[in-house]
Amino acid sequence: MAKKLQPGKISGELSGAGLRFGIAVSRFNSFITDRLLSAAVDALERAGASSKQVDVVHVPGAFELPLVAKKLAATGRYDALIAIGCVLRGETTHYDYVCSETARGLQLAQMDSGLPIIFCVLTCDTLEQAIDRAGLKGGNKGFEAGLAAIEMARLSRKLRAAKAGSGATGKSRRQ
Ligand code: INI
Repeated sequence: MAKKLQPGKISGELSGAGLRFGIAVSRFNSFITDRLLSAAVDALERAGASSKQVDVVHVPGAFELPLVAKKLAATGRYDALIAIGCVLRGETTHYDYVCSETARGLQLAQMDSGLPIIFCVLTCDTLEQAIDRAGLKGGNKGFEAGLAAIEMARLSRKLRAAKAGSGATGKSRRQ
């Protein structure tokens, strides 16, 4: 029987056991994205997820992340996805288009599919800023993304179970 949600505090536990994750990672600026990927997988494994339950898909650049995330979500195999990229500002407006369309596309994929898609795309002015966030002064955003993926996966399962327990059908009701 579905567990009832306790009123008050509702959160997702940081336990990765039995969960499946998909990671889409861009090859562009791989010096940074490789480090983010390793830290994300490390976080998942430390929280109890099995490496066999983690699929990694490489894409050319951050701009390609949304489409692959959408396709991964459509497989129905995963509890959460992580999108990893690194966009560095250049001398033209290209940076702005890549950043905004990547963020917009990932949010659209998340909202359309209902699957948590963790945004682990660094958008930095300099390589130094990116290095700081990929394991140096600013910690590692990949590790944070791994933890966020677990929390959101657990929270989604909890809310799904509560919805099933409440008898909600998902169909809109006439007021
Ligand atoms: N892709 C990135 O992931 N990071 C960047 O910094 C970047 N810059 O600077 O151009 C970048 N461009 C490639 C883009 O994501 C696409 O792969 C390309 O435009 C093909 O669609």
